[in-house]
Amino acid sequence: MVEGIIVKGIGGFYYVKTDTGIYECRARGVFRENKITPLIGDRVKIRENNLDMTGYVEEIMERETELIRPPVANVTQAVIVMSVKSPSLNLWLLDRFLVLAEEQKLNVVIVINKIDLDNNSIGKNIYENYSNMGYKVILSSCTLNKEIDTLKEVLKDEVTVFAGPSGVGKSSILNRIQPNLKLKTGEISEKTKRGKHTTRHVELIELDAGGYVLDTPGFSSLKLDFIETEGELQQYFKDIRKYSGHCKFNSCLHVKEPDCEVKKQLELGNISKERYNNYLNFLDEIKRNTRRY
Ligand SMILES: Nc1nc2c(ncn2[C@@H]2O[C@H](COP(=O)(O)OP(=O)(O)OP(=O)(O)O)[C@@H](O)[C@H]2O)c(=O)[nH]1
Ligand SMILES: [Zn+2]
Repeated sequence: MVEGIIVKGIGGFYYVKTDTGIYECRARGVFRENKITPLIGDRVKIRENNLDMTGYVEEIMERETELIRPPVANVTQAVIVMSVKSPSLNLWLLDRFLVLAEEQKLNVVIVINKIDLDNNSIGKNIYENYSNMGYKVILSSCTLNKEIDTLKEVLKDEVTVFAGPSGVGKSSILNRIQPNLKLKTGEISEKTKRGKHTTRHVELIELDAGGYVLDTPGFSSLKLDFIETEGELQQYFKDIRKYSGHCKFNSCLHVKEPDCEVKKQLELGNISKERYNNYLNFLDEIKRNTRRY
């Protein structure tokens, strides 16, 4: 038996990367009987046949994390990519992706790409605001090859999913990091200013500099329906979470309650208005979602 990681799955075959090469494996029948489906990213033990590099998946190790869309196990990090222009920066979306990544307990890195197009210090403002919250923020440019080496370093030893709206440069960044990937990049259609979704099947790619990246963007569903109570949301806002313990009421949602530390910090400028407004907006949505039950 050898240990490995499932890097690809096609038509009932699992491709397991091990120290001795990639094996084309089937899953043992017992998994199907127990309704367990091996996932990309699963760490597995296989019974291998070295003559033809095939094998059987015998055992799946316990999963650290499990993303649903795309279905992949053991992702450790999310790189959330936004661009300053084309498409222009959308803070609502950024905060949305942050909530999704925080909920999965992933290490988060924010990349503001196309910094070559930034003539209004958009990148600098994001850098200051989100670094303050404790996020690593990288201002990158594929055209100028800026901070690509920093990103390589960030991906080392991690299993990373890239996320972000279409056209911000996710594929371009990965191609810069590892030129032999040749991921298709979509020219932004001038009519709609939206990129075409050119990345498709799910595969874990091992990087020469170390680490794995998923070749498909994560969090394609932006729904917050996994959040069951209004009180849960604040956990996924790093800046709000930091102060919420000092509110007068334990159950404070930081909306209209008296002696609210979060609102005090908002007044002091330690929490940004945009962030707070997005928090209220998401809270409203969760309120509407939960009322149904
Ligand atoms: N000016 C500038 N353009 C860039 C930069 N990075 C990428 N682009 C361009 O932006 C467009 C979209 O890039 P992609 O890499 O396809 O974006 P994506 O996020 O992978 O898009 P989807 O595959 O639709 O999710 C392409 O025309 C790239 O050439 C950059 O740093 N600066
Ligand atoms: Zn409060």
